[in-house]
Amino acid sequence: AALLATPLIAITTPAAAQPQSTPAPGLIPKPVSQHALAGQDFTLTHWSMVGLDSSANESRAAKKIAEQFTSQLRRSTGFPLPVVPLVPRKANIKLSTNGPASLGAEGYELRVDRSALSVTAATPEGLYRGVTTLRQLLPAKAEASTRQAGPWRIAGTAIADSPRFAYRGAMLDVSRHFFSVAEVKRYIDLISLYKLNKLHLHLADDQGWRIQVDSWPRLTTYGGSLEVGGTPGGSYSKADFAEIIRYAADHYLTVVPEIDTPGHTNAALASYADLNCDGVAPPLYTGTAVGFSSLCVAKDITYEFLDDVFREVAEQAPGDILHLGGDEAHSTPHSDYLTFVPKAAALVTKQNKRVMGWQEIAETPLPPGSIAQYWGTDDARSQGLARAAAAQGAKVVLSPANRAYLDMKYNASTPYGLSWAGLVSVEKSYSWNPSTLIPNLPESAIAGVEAPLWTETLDDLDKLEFMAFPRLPGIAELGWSQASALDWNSYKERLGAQGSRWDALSVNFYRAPEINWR
Ligand code: TNX
Repeated sequence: AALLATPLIAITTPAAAQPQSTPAPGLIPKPVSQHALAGQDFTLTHWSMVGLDSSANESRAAKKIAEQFTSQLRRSTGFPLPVVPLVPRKANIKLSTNGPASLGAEGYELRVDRSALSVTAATPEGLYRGVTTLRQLLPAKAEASTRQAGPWRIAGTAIADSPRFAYRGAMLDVSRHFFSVAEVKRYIDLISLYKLNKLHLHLADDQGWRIQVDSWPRLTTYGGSLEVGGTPGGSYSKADFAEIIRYAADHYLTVVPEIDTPGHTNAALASYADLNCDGVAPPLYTGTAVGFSSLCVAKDITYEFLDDVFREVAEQAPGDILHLGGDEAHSTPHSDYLTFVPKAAALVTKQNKRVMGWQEIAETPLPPGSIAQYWGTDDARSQGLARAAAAQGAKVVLSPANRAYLDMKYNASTPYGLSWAGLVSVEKSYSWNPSTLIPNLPESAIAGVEAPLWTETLDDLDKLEFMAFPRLPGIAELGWSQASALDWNSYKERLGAQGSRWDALSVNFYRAPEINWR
């Protein structure tokens, strides 16, 4: 008791000698805890060094994270910023993967004070998440591609952080319009700023097949040749796809590949006549209707085809999930759908992958470890499907179309995008809590959230950026931050501060008028 009663000594400094105290910029997603360390600003200088502290088997990964971080900073600051083993004590930026296991796989602690800046995690992944936070603590001009004038001050702060949900994804539809490897990399650059960890690629649909399958080569050579509107399409060779996988992995994103079945399959049906029940290949399709195509559920060749496709896709995507689609099978008789999904799911588990599919798959028995992706609009049918998935032990990823669909127009004058799920303002997309969205869906059944970007109306990167930003960071916050942290007024202020970062990164974001961009 006597010790506890020891008074805290307030150290006062004359006003003139008062150390710098910069207001900390708002972070997205909001960390679990963050405290200001008044008067403890850190300044990055020409003499700053990055020191690594990691075990032998994690040192390559840690070094890569440090190199990624410093290579951008070298460009904007012009400082040399060498990366060294922590042993020379001079390193005043300390990155460690030797933190306690209690931090969790993605958790980290970050401290900025007058003498040093440190990020401590238990894994390279946690270190990467922490460095993402560090990037947001730096002035926005740190993201610039050319040299900027200092000072490079960071407000003193102590942060402890870890995610609420394990699955935090973004989906890109590369089928309706094809996007090159370079464009996908740019999307990865931008989504990884917000601590997402899954990149779901919608690789096959009516309008195009985009991933190489050696055993069925016409899928890409013919089935991938066009896109919506009839312009040339494209596809990823095995080398291209490997490059996407590697780049995603370097940004701590796991690729979830999707081959949509049994509907959304016109590109495959057009490529191989035998896949059709009547043996006649339909023409390639370049419109935007849905629900008109179906694999032939009764034919054996359908499953030989899927076995080959899932094997070759599984070989190309090392993550543990393979998405088989399953949505909007309006041309598949219902009894056929109920026959098809379990057979297709078995071909996925045969590849040692977890089955993921859109919510409709919950109507059929699912293998252990499956994930159903909710895309409802608060309608009772979709909510029932989510509960049915949970009732059979599957997890649910939430992508409510009226909130998380990035292809929905912001308002009636948004120049592209769709509006079938309603107009989705920045506030509407942010203002929901994953654990209360669907009545009676236990939080334990929720794997996380995902923001899909369908591309019927989006044919270039500028349009993707315009639809994803500023809504994507909000979905990322719903996936990462604690329920108690979710607050539109706080979020809106923090979002405004991202504007100057996006300007530095030349992001074509929608300057929603309700946000105070700065
Ligand atoms: C519905 S939601 C679809 C897609 C469309 C999207 C457009 C779902 C699983 N399927 O085929 O591209 O709407 O918003």
